[in-house]
Parts: sequence; structure tokens; C-alpha cells
Amino acid sequence: MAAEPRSAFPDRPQFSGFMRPCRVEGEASNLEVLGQIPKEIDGVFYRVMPDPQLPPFIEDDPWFNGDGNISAFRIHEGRVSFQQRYVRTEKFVREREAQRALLGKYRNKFTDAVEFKIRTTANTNIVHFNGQLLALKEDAPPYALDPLTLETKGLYDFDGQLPSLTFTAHPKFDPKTGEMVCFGYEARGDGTPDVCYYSITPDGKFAETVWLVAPVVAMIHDFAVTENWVVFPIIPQVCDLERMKQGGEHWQWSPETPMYLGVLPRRGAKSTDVKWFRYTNSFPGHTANAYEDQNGNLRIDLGLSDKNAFFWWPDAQGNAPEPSSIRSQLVRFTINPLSANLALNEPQVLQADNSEFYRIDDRFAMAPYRHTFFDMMDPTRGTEFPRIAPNLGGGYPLYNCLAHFDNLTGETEVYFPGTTHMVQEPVFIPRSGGSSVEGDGYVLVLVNNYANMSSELHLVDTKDFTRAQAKILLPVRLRHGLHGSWVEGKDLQQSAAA
Ligand code: V55
Ligand code: FE
Repeated sequence: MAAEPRSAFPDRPQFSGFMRPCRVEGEASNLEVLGQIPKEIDGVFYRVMPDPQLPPFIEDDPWFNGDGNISAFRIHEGRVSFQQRYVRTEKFVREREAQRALLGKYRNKFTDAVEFKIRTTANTNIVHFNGQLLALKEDAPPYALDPLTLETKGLYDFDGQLPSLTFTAHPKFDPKTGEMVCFGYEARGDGTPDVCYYSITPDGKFAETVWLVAPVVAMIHDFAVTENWVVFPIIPQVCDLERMKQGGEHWQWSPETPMYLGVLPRRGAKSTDVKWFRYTNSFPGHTANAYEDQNGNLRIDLGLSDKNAFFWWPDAQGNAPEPSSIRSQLVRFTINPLSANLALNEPQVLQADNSEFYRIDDRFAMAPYRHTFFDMMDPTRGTEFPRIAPNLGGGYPLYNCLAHFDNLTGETEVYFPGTTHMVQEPVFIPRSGGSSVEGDGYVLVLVNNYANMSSELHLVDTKDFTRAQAKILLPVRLRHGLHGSWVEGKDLQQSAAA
């Protein structure tokens, strides 16, 4: 190996200010609490952030290429404890041993310093299913972790059943059947158009495996599931194996490529049953929910931007939008899945603000629903942008408030966490004690405080959404992360006993 490795992180926005890598593992019990955490809340909030353990040898390495570092916040009897541990991926273990970065560019094995069997960073989502805590990134199978210690058990292929090389970071959970509905894309390897759809029964058996061929080799990050259909939104970020072999990027924005929504029957489908509906070139973000209306039409609610939200992967001419000009709105596509006309109608804008990271009361997933909780950017709320600008770092979009949209009334409520704060993805916690009213409970959100460069959890009661019921202060700064899950304490006890 040639040159000495970097001894410090590159002087780039994605490694600066609040985005300086955290790189810490450990625990802290009895976090400071301002206000009251209701005693009925009992469970763990797991979330993951890309957090490079070592300086990359790629100078402008994007945020998305950092090692997955898992945070767990255990809430019990009004107290909170915190634990953090990296996923021991093959990349993490071998780089720690070598004491230098070995992995090259994001999803480009041709740029690596050594040959990896699995390149994943496991840095995008963390879910709990059938007693397993799974750390996910869309380029590989999951890594399984111990839900109590966060120790890595290893790469997880569902006891040999996993048919594809990849597994989505956004599996969906059917609250009625207990199934985990999943897919992988580039499922036969880098640059392949193959998509593999599968469903896993609550006791871990694979069903409904269907192989599809996508109309383009492009990113399929999130997806949507209804009672009888699955929908694959294709982001017009396209992959070209030849470009990768020359050391280029895995992804390139393609302004000529439509936004596709691939629609497939959820049960008993054949490969040829998929229909690739088309819409104007645009960027589909995260899904809020999807369901079938009384006429059997699909209603698919997701974030949509007319610009390339992954601005760090520009088009062939090197053009990318100015990050602050990117706006995503919560929209609804209505699709007749039986239609022979594959041109999609204009979606309905459900909520017009700049928003992302939609979460719902998961008991109402795949069914008609009313409430969506999400991150929103409203520059008029009083954020002290000039004051915090030097601390923000970069490489990701910013949101300064938490919002609740009520589909029935059309109204939006906002929780503004403070003038020097930005929010990460929230989770919804149902109120215990038998309440099955949709949206009745709490929203828990990790908040970046740029005044003191530390992190906080804010807990909002959905009955009193505009203020925090409790603020939980962390002794550390957690850089921007992606996704996570709330897991009830009783569900974890069952998995520990199993
Ligand atoms: C996303 C995040 C990723 C990734 C692909 O948020 C898509 C979308 C953190 O890594 O690899
Ligand atoms: Fe995501």
C-alpha cells in the first residue's frame, strides 16, 4: 500500500462542525431530563448514523459512506439510558486492524485498497424483527445485533433463505399479519437491473419471492406496501458499471430518466405482472404510507422533489442543485393498478411545506390513515441561521421543526425545538394502556443543538404537540443520522427469552 493514511478528517463540510465524526462507543445511564417522561413509556429507541471510524482515503467521501454507529436510548420508569456501538462489519473490523481506511468510494469496489467479501457499512436503518435487531444498508444483507448489548452477531441471511445479494434499508411491517415485506435492488450484483421482492412471515420463513427486471439500473431506496400491492419508486440516480470500473461514482443523476413507480401484486405474483408507471423526472424521497381506497386505487404518500436531493451525485455535466434550493413536499399519487395507461397523473400535494422523514402510527401501516409526523424546514420560525451557520457542517439537508399533518382536517401542527436547533427523524410511540386511537401517543425526536454542540431528545405528546413534554440531554454530540425504530420493552423481553 502506498502513501501514509490521513491522520485527520478532510477539511470538508461533511466532516466539519456538527458533522465532525463522533467515533465514540460506550454508555451513559440516567441522562438528564428536563420535564417529565411519562412512566408508561417503556422501550428502546434505536437509531443509526453514518460515522467514519477512520479518515477516508477519498477526500470528498459522502456522508452516506460512514460506518454504521448504533445509538440505543432505553426509557424505563421515567429514566433514560444511552448506549452506542459500531456495527462490526467486515469493513469496520478490517480497517480497525489495519488502522487505516481500506474501502474506497461509495459502492465502488473497483476503488478499494483490498478485496472485500461484503463492503456494507450497515449505516441506514435499524429494525427489530423476529427477535433480531437488524442493521441495514441497501447494498448488502443485514447485520444482526444483540438487542440488549448491541454486539454484532454477524451478517444475517435469514438462515440461508435470502435470495438476493442486497436487502432494502426500508422493509415494511404489516401490523395485521406480522410479515416483514422486503426487496433488494441491484440484487444480482453491481449494475444489474434485477429487483428481488420477498415477504418474510413473523416466524422468519420466506414467502412470495419474485424476481423483476427494472427499466433502468437506478436507486430504489424506499418503497410502499398496501394490503394487496407493492410499489417500487425508482430515483433517477443511475448506475453504470463501466463508469465504476474507471473509478467513477456508482450514481449519476439522470435528468432524462422518468421517475418510475413499479406496481406488483403483493401475493402470488409472476415477474411479468409488474407495471412500471412513469412520471416526470423528479426525486421520490421517503414513503409516509400507502393504502387502497374503496375503488381499489392505490394511494401512495411520499416526499417528492423536482430536484436531485442527492446533490453530491451530480449529472453527467457535473450539475447539481444548490442544497438550500431543494424542496420536498408530501404528495399523494393515486394509481389504478389495473390501468393499461402507464403515464401517471399529477400527484396531489398533501402538505406544501419543505419536509422529509415521514413517520406514522405504524399500527395503521398499509391501511387508510390520518396522521403523519415528519421533519420540516420553515425559515420563518426564528432559527438563528447566521449564529449557527459556522457549526452546521454539511452534506445533508436541514430541518428546523417537527410537524404533524392531519389528513382529515388538512391542518399542520408544528413543534419548534429552539432557535439554534435542527431535528433528525422522529419516531411515534403509541400511548400504552390500551389506547388504539391512531396517533394517540408521543413523538420522540433527536435534536441537534448547535449552540452547545450536543444532542437532545425531545418528547412531544400528540395531544399537546406544540411543546415538549420532556427534553433529555445527552453528554455527547451525535452527528446527523438516518433512520431508526421504537421497540416496546415487552417485545424485547420476548426476544431475550426466545
Ligand atoms: C440513503 C442513505 C444511504 C444510502 C442510500 O437516505 C440511500 C437514503 C446512509 O446511506 O446508502
Ligand atoms: Fe431512507
